[in-house]
Amino acid sequence: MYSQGLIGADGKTHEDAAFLAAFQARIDAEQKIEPNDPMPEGYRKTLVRQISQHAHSEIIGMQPEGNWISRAPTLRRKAALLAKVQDEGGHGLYLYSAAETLGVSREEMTEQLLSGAAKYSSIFNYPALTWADIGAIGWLVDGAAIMNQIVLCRCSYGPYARAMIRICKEESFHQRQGYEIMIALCNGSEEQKELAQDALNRFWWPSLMMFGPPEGESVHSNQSMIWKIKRFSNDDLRDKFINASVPQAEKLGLTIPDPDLKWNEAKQGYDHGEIDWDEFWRVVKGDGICNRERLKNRRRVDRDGAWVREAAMAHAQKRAARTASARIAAE
Ligand code: FAQ
Repeated sequence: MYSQGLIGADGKTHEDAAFLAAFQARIDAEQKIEPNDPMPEGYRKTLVRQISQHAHSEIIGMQPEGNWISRAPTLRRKAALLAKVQDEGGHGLYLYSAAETLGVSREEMTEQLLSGAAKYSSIFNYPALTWADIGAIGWLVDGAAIMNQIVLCRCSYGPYARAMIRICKEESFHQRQGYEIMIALCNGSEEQKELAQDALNRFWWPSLMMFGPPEGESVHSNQSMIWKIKRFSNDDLRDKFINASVPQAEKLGLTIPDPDLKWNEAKQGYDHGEIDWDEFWRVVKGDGICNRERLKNRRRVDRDGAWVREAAMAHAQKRAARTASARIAAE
């Protein structure tokens, strides 16, 4: 999609006040920054950090649902879930490509993920224990992802913003398929409705944590908003998600597991209970229920797929050699 050779900042950019002011003026004028444009090194690094974490999340995020493809209750559900999980893999690839335009290689990013040095979204360290979890993941996890990513379609960095447009279209199909699973379960037997409630109970709080730490603890938010990488604070997006999800839960006849959730007339939105930020940081730092299993699986898949990468490289080299000798013969 993008060539790895396109590197905006070369590390030699002289970032004096005039350079930074000219860059900020472009951002303020809503001009997209493209890979070959000069950019402050901090802007480039912030994007590499966020886009690569985002790509890793998509790739690791295939695991909780991938685990249910062979156990989907009907052929239709299986086909939809298979397509969804494939989409997530595709999102990872667009995002790695967008990050590559900033001068980091796919190999470096993969190495950072496999070594455990890179972060990915906390949500994917929770297990999908029942079929209802697949409904809750689509409804809540994809729902939270869309809430965060719709705004990223307006991110100041062109390749990231453009990748997000397609990703968001696919995420909205994912959200619908999840919610539709929840509708079916909630219209089913008592046991099915209980499964749906149990999935909501386990996925609600981790979904709220997806938006990141609150104001004051979000170290990157201020600068990212100035650079228009982010457009809203983590808390604002979390609130929008809660306001959208509560009526959806009511329609399903399910109860949000937060006794402190209350409509606030003055702010025209919901107040919510305290989020367990200790749990969030524990999971982010590698001590969630599934962190070890997720990385172990990823490393195994990387090892198992090594022969495919080697074969593809050998094939590409042979083709290049054949093309070169045909050119020489024709001259
Ligand atoms: N998990 O200063 P902030 C999906 C880290 S895709 C883990 O607020 P920032 C699709 C953060 O990286 C889901 N770490 O950071 C799907 C930073 O660490 P660092 C992923 C987290 O960047 C659905 C530190 O905490 N979406 O779900 C988390 O300004 C279903 C301080 O935080 C994206 O990546 C977390 N939840 O804001 C796939 C969207 N939150 O780098 C399969 C793009 C924060 O200093 C199935 N990313 N941290 O070491 C973003 O919008 C932002 O990066 C935020 C964090 C909002 C996630």
